[in-house]
Amino acid sequence: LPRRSAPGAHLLDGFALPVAAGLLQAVQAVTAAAPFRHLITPGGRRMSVAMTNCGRLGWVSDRRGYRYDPIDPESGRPWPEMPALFGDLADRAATAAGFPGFRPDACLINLYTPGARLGMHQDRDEGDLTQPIVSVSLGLPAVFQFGGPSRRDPVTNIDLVHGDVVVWGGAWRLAHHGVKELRDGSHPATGQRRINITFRCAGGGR
Ligand code: MD5
Ligand code: FE
Repeated sequence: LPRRSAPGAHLLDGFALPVAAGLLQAVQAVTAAAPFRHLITPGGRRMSVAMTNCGRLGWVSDRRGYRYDPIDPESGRPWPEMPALFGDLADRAATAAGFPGFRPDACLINLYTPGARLGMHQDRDEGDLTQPIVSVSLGLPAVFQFGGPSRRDPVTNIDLVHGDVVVWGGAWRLAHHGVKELRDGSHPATGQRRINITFRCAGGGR
């Protein structure tokens, strides 16, 4: 697949490779306090991607809707702190893509096992849409589907592999996107899993 053909997305090939092992170790620490779980959509479906969060705000979904919440509904406690390595990587990647001073307050961690997928959607629950989203891919490769601000815009497939970082900002912040069903496989760093870490400014400057 072409890997650099998406307009509006800044693909930083292998940007996270030097810190990949540290990131995975930090994910372990976060999930010890806030385990991965399959959230329920407002429509009542169990998501095939398992999720957890760290940072001040976490993205959650249940029968009532989607929202950012400072409390993990599973534990009743605040989400684990964002590891320093996470914030540092997110800021360096955003700066490299032309968005200096990125200070995310929300970090969503997605776990894909073979068969898991994320349908086409927009990310618009965040309080500050002027800030980009930084996304880090670890482990098994995935086919990322990248559309446009309109649901009818053409969709480009992008292969995302271990260590890739993508920065989505500006007009493309509200592009439709999804992840195709994860194919079977094994990766030396993660086994039969793909882990995606996304950094967002969800609190609207508070
Ligand atoms: C993933 N996660 O690979 C993706 C990567 C999610 C989600 O989509 O919502 O958890 S984040 C990719 C992203 C975020 C915001 C905007 C755009 C892509 N985009 O404009 O294409 O688990
Ligand atoms: Fe998304």
